[in-house]
Amino acid sequence: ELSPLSKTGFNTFGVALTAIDALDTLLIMGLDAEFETVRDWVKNGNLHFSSNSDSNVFELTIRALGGLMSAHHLSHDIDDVFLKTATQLAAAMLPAFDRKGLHFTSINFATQQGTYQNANGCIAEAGTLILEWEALEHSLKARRYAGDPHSAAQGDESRLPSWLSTVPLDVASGARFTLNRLHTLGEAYDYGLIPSAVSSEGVTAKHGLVKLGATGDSYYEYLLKHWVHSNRPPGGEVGYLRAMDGVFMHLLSRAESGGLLFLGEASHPLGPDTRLDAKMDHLVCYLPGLLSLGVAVGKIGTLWGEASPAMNRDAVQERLLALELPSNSGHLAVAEELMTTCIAMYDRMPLGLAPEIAIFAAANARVNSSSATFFGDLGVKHSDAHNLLRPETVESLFLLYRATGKQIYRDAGWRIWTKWEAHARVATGGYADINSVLSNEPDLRDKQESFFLAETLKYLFLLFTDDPSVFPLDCYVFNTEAHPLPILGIDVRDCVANSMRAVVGESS
Ligand code: DMJ
Repeated sequence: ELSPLSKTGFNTFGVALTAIDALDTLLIMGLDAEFETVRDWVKNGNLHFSSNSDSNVFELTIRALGGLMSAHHLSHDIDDVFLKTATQLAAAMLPAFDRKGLHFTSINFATQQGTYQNANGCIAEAGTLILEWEALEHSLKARRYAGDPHSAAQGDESRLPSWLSTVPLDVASGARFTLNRLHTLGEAYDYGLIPSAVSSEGVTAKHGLVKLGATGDSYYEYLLKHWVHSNRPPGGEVGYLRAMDGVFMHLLSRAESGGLLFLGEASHPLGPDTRLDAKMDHLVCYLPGLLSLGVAVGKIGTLWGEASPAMNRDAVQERLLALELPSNSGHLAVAEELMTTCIAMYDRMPLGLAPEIAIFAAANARVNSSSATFFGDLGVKHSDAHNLLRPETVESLFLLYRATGKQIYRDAGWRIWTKWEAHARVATGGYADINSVLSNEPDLRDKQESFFLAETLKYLFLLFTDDPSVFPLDCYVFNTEAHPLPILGIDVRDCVANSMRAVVGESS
């Protein structure tokens, strides 16, 4: 990853992370020469998975495996450069799944040893592996069975490249095992809302907070996206809908009357006496987009309580009233209001960019506001005032623009972009994290995370295209690192063509 101020870099996991994470962004933006440079570098055998240090399995999966799989699909990969490299990466990571509890959170490529890094793991890491591993498994089967992963006829084995047999055919089985352990654990919790810290061995949840910010976020994201990626098998949406019902009943709150709607963090057990912390990570700003994806693609979420028999209409109406939401609110209404809050996290700051964490002035929730500066009902602690060029808000703006066509979402995206241009751009190259959005004179950190190219710039770019052939959301699903993956079991070219026909039909 880039250190833009010192014009150096640091070798995260030893896998050329920025280049691999950015491959599909280069393709999408038409930066063909830069793409070819990276592709040739990979093709010439420069990318090795041999680092003798602990590398995070979740980050490797979402950034490197996801990036390689997306590049494989978008570039057509006729000589298998990316599929082969993804297979080599998977082979090097497989020992991380060699256990009976959750996966090992780290892998040392040199020793091929998995380790569990902290006493507690988290549901976001364990629950966010499945799309990428199943994408690889599906493509390997397709490659082996000449496009038909269900065929028993294997053709002439001797003509298949040897790298195909370096991983088992069910290469995603470890990721599936981990996910099933989590889902089983979820059954013990109301609405399947698991406190985000989990132990490695017995997979029993530790005491902790139910949250959709750091350590919880993408577990909930993949409840929906795994269903979408798997081509929406009947009933597969229930886990996601139940979780969202629980989120609406227990985590949603409104800052003072008429103020911003936000998502707090709840201590377990959930119930009438649940204590809610009025604190929302910028990471939670992926949720408006996720909710709108469920509505637009999954055709779910028109009502609250669809999947939770225990939630009767009276309880829902009472809750909607308490939250000052219209009585017919479904997921999209919540998405749009949360989007307003995420936009306010940018617009209200002196720098026009969001802090890492916001707090809210809310009568019915706890808030620790020592050392915080308030801008109306939204506050920022000085220790949480940094901006890491994160993607979640622009991701949701892209998805909500797709779902509603409202210009306000493009306008907000443009404002955010101009602020990064003004404050984070480094004249000699790159963009840098910002120490505090509370100061009018930004102080920059010597770091540009790989997700800035992989996600933030990609979503901003996609927010401004109306071309119906560009990633119709019923043909592709974006992994949590913004790598588009074709939905499994469809012919993606037919799907895109049908989508385009539908859009032309609508407008003629
Ligand atoms: C990204 O690596 C992914 O979006 C992840 O799910 C959350 N954190 C970063 C971006 O903020």
